[in-house]
Amino acid sequence: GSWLLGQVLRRAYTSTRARQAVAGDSAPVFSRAQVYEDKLAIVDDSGSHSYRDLYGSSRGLAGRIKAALDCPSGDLQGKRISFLCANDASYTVAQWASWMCGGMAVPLYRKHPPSELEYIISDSQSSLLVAGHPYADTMEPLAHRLGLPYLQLPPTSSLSSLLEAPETQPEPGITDWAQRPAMIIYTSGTTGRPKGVLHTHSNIQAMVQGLVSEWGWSRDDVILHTLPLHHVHGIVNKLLCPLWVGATTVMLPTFQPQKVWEVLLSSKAPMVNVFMAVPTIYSKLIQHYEQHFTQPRVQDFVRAVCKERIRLMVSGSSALPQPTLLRWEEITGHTLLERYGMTEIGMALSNPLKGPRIPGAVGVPLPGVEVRIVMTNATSTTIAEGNSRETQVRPGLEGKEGELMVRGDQVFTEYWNKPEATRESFTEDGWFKTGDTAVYKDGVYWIMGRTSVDIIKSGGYKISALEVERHLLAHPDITDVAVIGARDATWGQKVTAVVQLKRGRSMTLSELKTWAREHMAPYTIPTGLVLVEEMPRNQMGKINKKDLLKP
Ligand code: MCA
Ligand code: AMP
Repeated sequence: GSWLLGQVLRRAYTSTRARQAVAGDSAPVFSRAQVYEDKLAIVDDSGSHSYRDLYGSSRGLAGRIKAALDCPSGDLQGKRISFLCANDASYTVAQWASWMCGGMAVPLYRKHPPSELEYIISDSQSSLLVAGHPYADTMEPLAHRLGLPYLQLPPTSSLSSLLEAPETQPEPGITDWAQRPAMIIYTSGTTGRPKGVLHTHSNIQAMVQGLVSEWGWSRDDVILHTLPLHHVHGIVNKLLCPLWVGATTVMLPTFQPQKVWEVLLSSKAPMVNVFMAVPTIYSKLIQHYEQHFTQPRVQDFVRAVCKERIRLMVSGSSALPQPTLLRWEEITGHTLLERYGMTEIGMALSNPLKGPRIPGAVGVPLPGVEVRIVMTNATSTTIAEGNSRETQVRPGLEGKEGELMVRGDQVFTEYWNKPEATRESFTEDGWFKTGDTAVYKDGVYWIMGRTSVDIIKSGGYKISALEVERHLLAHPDITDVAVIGARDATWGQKVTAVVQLKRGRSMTLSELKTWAREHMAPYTIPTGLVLVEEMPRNQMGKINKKDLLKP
């Protein structure tokens, strides 16, 4: 009796809420879960999770969060919740639960050493820590040290133990979703420690809506997810977009080329039809193919499956090398759709879903995005300005390079607690300065590189050379260091340390790596070491990194 009544109430409630949610421009992503009910949302190592499962478990966790923070009103008013979860359904449950109680989600990354995790938790002034089941050993001591309340999730296979039957008043009556802060993502800059990039629910909505319409997302899509979940690429493009439209996400815990090929080629339902990755991943998939798929019969099979079943393959986060694009085309019959984005702005420029994709170019602005290319000299003359429909170029400045600037609803709100940095990153008339050099030519935009050599892109990760130098200078044998990004076909750039040692000391790369593992995220650890007698400095005492980069 009561079960049936519950079902009836739930359905009545669901349909009203769903209408409200869909109508609201800035409704948080979880609100759509009620529309999709038993549709398959996430498939991971633990099994299958429907939208209803995710919603119910998130509600249950939200209840526990409110209790742990002693918040009977149920509105956490933007309090930060740092969580460390595996790449599976538990991540979405932690994220949605933080949102349901009006808080902000601060995703942590499992490969960060405790010192980095502590930095993010402290800098974001988080009020509570949530640990996915495998990460209790990392998070519990941190919570203890920082004096923060702590919740541990059950194994992902039993997330339903969190389940709470929806009542008539699920969220605490929050209506101001649009301006409500939703998420802080940490990103490296040219100066200082990583900064927290704050996105509101409406920033996220704008990012999701642009991609959903431009890349033709639908509930029939099945995407394979293999990216880390502490950056926009993995969080928004590959998880929130499918969750918003009611599609299915197949999540792998880590990137392994063999496993990715297996899932892409598998004829077991749900069959993948969308894939997105950074260029390094495509390069590693190609390397695996060359080594293992040597028989023509297998190669024909790979091409046929990819061509027939997959509707979209996207590359981004760093420049896609032409040899990778061409080889991928030969292997799979797909011309990768290259797009350009950044933590602060989501996706800004994209090649078309339909129509010619120009190798090396990043297309035109997505709907709702405005871009400008501006001279970096004192005149700050605008070279080109455009939106998704058209771009105007200042006569006489055709094909000139300048800094790319972006404006639009998807652009972040602020660097957390850093008003000065926020101010400096925008022009007075509200354009965000990306620090990327771009050109508008042949009707499309091209990214030429960074304005600063101190930003390195390796494996799709943005790394601050100065941050790496700061870490390495703490090494007892190092007196001076310059970190540069050496060009590399697979990684884009490789973090290379030019090091001057104290007199009489020696160091191998493997010794340096072993030392660094305790202090630094693995993808920031140098993979090249050059020892010098004396650091080459100019008369001003500055190291000319451009000279160091010359072969
Ligand atoms: C790892 N290795 C490296 C690097 N990382 N070598 C050189 N450079 C590196 N950056 C070495 C390791 O030392 C190890 O060597 C071997 O490679 C395997 O390491 P592992 O950690 O297992 O690597 P992996 O798991 O294969 O990682 C490669 C990866 C990963 C999957 C490409 O880097 C990745 O997930 N990148 C994606 C980053 C991302 O999502 N970026 C989005 C941010 P040994 O075997 O000798 O020990 S940009 C963004 O969000 C904006 C909005 C945008 O536009 O998208
Ligand atoms: P992140 O700050 O980690 O989000 O990285 C953003 C940066 O990645 C941008 O500022 C660009 O430098 C780079 N990037 C992203 N997509 C592309 C692309 N398609 N081509 C070249 N660079 C890219």
